[in-house]
Amino acid sequence: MARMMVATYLMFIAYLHSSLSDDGHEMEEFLKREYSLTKPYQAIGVSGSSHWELMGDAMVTTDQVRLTPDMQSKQGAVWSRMPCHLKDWELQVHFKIHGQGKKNLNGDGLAVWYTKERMQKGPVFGNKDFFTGLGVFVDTYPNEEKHIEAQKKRYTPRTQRIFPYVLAMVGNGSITYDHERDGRPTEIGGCNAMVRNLKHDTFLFIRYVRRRLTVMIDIDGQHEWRDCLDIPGVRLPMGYYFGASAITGDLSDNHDLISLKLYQLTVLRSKQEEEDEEEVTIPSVDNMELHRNYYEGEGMSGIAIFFTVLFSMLGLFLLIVVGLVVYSHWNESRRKRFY
Ligand SMILES: [Ca+2]
Repeated sequence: MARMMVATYLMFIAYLHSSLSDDGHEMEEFLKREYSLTKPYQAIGVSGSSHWELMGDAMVTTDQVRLTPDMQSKQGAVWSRMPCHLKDWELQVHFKIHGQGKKNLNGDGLAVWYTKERMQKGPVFGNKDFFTGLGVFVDTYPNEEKHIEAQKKRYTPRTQRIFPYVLAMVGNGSITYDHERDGRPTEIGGCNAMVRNLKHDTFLFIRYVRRRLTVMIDIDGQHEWRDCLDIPGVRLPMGYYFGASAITGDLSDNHDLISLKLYQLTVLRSKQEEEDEEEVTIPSVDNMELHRNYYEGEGMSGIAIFFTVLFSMLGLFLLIVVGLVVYSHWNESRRKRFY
């Protein structure tokens, strides 16, 4: 009887988790415990048999994995020990960022990783720069805006954004994360997300299916996923490591990880699709330069603006001429009617 109930329950869970992908293909999700990090965090330990490893200032308590405390110049991380060989997956990140700092006097944020490298300290939210793989950042401090303010420049960034900002970057081992510009030159997509000092739970959702990267956020306490970015043609090799890291500088915050849940997604592929998906060895994004020239990459270039103005004026001129011609014809025919 008990066994039957368990079976029914499992079927119910499977039913709950089976969903339709954006392109209408049915998918099934299975929680992969060996790649997940949940309370009571028994998977973390000093022994070699544990699934997760802590680094730097990261600490485990009963309620969370604290990547950094609300103190200056800290960095910490937690990394999976096992490379992940799943083709399609979904990572649900339950996190909490909170601290004493008032608006924009806090920093710097946390990152979730799927990379070739692991356990290396560095400037990118506590992880190494020139990483290989995917990074999804919750950036809580507007470095670029503050830098411009400090310089008293009358220049505003082409894309002014509200922080905290969620941003995704794909690295191939030879591109740098530009901290001073909040990663704008290497951004493949992003959205703003007011995630600090909230009473309710906040989640980040990273889905990788058929080389489509989707990031969603659930931060309003409504149990609703909001789209953040959705990019097709993201090529990520298999066998990379999941991890999370955070960093504080002059400004700080508690960067807490409550859970990481990795689901395997079972996606049916046709034979043709299987054949088309050749092995990926270096991360890349189709039809996208991973590093853009910052000032030309965003908005219109000077030449584009010049031609837009020129053609608009030519168009307006043409309209006026046509208008005048029509008006004079109309006037003439009216005069003819009177005489
Ligand atoms: Ca920043």
